[in-house]
Amino acid sequence: MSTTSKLLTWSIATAGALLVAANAHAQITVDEPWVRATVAQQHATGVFMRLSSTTDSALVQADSPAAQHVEIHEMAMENDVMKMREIPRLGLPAGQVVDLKPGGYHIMLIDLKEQVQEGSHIPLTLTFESPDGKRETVSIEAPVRPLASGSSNGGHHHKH
Ligand SMILES: [Cu+2]
Repeated sequence: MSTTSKLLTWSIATAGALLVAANAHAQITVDEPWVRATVAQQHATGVFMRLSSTTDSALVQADSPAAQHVEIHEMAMENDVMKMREIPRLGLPAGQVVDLKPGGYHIMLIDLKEQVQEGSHIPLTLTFESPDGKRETVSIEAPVRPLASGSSNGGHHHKH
């Protein structure tokens, strides 16, 4: 390697390091959020979206004025039955898209304050935490889609 190309390599590496330093704060992207509409008397529903982050991060909390409790859920097999259960955090490895979708990870709105109607929007605040413990929040308005969206039931048999 010539001296010139070594120098060039060094300056590119330095520029890259500076860029990373300037972007130490994770860039979180929330794509296509939506909430499944409910019927009267239904007390819980799911929120779905695609999440990604430029640096390692994790979804650690979700809040919404539309529900008393908001939980992060995963689907898992339990005695040959697919069930959902709460997880404390949903990891977002740098640059990877994590899909929250019916039958998979989702955010659960529990004890809804009113029926979630198609055509309305549900405000949500998502809290993300980087590996060094820094937290940031992202506020979104998720449109409500009809019950039939996604898989037929989404595994939403919520038990108390
Ligand atoms: Cu759930």
